Amino acid sequence: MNQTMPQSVAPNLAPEHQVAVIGLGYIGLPTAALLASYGWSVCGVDVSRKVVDTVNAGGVHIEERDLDKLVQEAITAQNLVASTEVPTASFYLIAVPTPLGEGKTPDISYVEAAARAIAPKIMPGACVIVESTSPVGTTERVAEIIAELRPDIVVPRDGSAEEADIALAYCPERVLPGRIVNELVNNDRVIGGVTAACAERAAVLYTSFVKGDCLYTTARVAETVKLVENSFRDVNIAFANELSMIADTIGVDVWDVIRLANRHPRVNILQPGPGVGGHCIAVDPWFLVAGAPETARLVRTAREVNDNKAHYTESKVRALLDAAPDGKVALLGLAFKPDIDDFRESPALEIAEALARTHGNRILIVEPFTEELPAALAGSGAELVSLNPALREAAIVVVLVDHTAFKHLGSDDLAGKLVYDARGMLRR
Ligand code: SAJ
Repeated sequence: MNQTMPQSVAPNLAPEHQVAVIGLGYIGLPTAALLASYGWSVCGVDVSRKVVDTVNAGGVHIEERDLDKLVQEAITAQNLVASTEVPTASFYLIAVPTPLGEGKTPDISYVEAAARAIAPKIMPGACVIVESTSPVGTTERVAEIIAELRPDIVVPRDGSAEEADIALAYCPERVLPGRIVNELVNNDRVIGGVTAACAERAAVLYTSFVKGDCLYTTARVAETVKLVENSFRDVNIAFANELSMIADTIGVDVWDVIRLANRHPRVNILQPGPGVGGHCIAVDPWFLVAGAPETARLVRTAREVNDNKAHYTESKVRALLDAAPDGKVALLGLAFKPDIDDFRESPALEIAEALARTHGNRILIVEPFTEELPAALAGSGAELVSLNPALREAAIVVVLVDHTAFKHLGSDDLAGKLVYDARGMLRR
């Protein structure tokens, strides 16, 4: 056995306090470190040796408020260890990616792989919890995999009267990037058991650190709730984005329209932007569409409206490039939203890439959350520069992300320039 792969997570602690968190990403790592800070003995498992080594050295590979300190303290206290192999534990928490596969259908292969890795190690009395955003029915699929690989164990089944040897639940994460550590503790949690006994068992883990309410339901309802939360937000942002394009067509200021409409006691329009990014809201609604393709018409259209907003924004910038044919354009921000270093599914990055394909040497990128251009922009001729030189050199300024570092910009800084503000930042 490898030295960093303990058979049990921490032999000096009682086995019932041992948790294996599978996947040390944006959700898994903060959850692992937080559980460790609440006295659990945690083994964080990841397929990446680099991630495992970084965490074992007390470091973090993602930027997230308060996370570095939490991981450092957990490693120092020896309540957290990272490994590339799944140990035997009392609780298994699956927090691996569930990307969009071919034809916008969910790819749950990482969840299935996690279930296969857990199966040989699991002992009667253990509880497996899926946290990854998943299409409805995924928790049942995990049950199937474990049952196939471990015929010696009775796996819980919805509606089965047979007493199960292990527990299985779905408990969606619902934390906001940038506020993950705080929201892990303070948000309400939905705990969906394959059976009621499974939900009760999973609750032992969550009630140990969650200050919000723990709400119990079935695994299928909990899976649906997660998809619905992000679809709700996507549909509402799509309304704001569509409104911004309608406002352009009819020649009114969308920011004024929204500000004033929101003074109605029952109206609360969200903010338009260059599109919707991140690995959640831009992805999860497709999981709902995949489950009911004929009926999920509004959800699908909202996705299309939000995706199209990035193309619309790109065309607005192209018009400015044509209007100032000798000038450079400063693109402010690449991240998918303000004040984070996460570029996943970022519309700002997508727009920058598209523009760089045709006008690379006219593009100045300002992104305080990276020290080098993302691979897709490297070699395109686009340059990463800081804000002041970009403002000096550019004839066109485009706000793609309203990072705090840009919010002081005023009319003096932009005098004489062509400006497109996709976020309404300069109006606030
Ligand atoms: N956005 C707008 N206009 C708005 C609000 C957001 O254009 O008025 C854009 C943002 O710029 C960004 C995208 O939407 O590109 C998503 O940002 P977000 O802050 O709305 O959400 P995420 O993706 O960071 O986190 C969401 C959250 N879900 C909900 O608010 C329903 C979070 O609670 C989830 O845990 C997370 O998805 C997830 O992991 O699923």
